[in-house]
Amino acid sequence: MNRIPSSEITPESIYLSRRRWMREAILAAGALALAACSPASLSGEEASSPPATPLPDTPNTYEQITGYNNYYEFSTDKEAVAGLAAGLITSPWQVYVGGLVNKPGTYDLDLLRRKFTIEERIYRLRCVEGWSMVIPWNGFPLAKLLAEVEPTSDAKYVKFTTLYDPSQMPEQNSPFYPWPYVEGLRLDEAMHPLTLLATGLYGKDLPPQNGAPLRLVVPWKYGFKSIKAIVKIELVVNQPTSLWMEIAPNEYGFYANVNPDVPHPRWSQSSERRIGELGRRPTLKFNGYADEVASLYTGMDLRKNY
Ligand SMILES: Nc1nc2c(c(=O)[nH]1)N[C@H]1C(S)=C(S)[C@@H](COP(=O)(O)O)O[C@H]1N2
Ligand SMILES: [Mo]
Repeated sequence: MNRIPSSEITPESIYLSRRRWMREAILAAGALALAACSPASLSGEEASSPPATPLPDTPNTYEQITGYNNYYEFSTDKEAVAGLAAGLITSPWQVYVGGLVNKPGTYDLDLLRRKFTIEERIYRLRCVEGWSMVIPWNGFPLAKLLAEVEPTSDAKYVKFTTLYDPSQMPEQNSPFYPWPYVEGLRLDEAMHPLTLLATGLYGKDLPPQNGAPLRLVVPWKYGFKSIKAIVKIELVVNQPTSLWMEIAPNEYGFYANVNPDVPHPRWSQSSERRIGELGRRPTLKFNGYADEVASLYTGMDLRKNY
């Protein structure tokens, strides 16, 4: 994590003010244009006013992001996850990348961190349950890792699998869930530049409760797609069945794109509670990333493909 030294040694409040302009710009204009800018290159622009937005997206605090988690391998109590996950052994860690590829391989996490430039991406996270946060992730595009292994022309989807270790993840002893946690993306979604493999947040290594040492972040989809503690990434021909599709296919589809117009069978998705705020704010189509990703779904019925 030595590529983000300033934030390591900067108190969070200063870190936030330094990056305020960048944050506003990224959230308003989309992450692509600015995500590669270094903090230094932005320092001269702090005086300029951020774009006017009616509901500013302020990053949640480190305490909020690491103290309120969904991680069913540990608990359904969001505030208990951090304590229960604290002992998870995340180093050494290896991730196997294979399936329909020319160059399958087992990658050590330390190697991945050195191999790819670690970027900062400030993304909204919208849970299907109706709450949301803004999280400054550190990581690298999944596309870079996929390019390394060379998917064959037969590969149509990417399947992700979480560590299965009931001795460390107590709820994996529960027979009510089809462990391990599995998620999937269509290959073009996986290759999209917004799709991130995160290794950190707020410039620090990911803590266990947020999916250490490697988790997916797909900011335009409901949070459950952003699978934690990944040990396997496979290129496959058929659409993978995720854990949530297996449990409740009528409630959780494969695509799970954030969509205020398509209610969950048991609640509306038109608004959300931003952690740390009073009241609710409107939920944005594709979680506010429509300009970047809507074209992936041209011609698809997003009500059927929920
Ligand atoms: N392996 C695994 N990944 C998971 C989950 C889980 O229970 N197990 N929960 C998902 C859900 S529902 C959400 S909203 C996000 C929450 O991520 P966070 O705790 O880092 O905010 O993680 C997702 N990834
Ligand atoms: Mo979620």
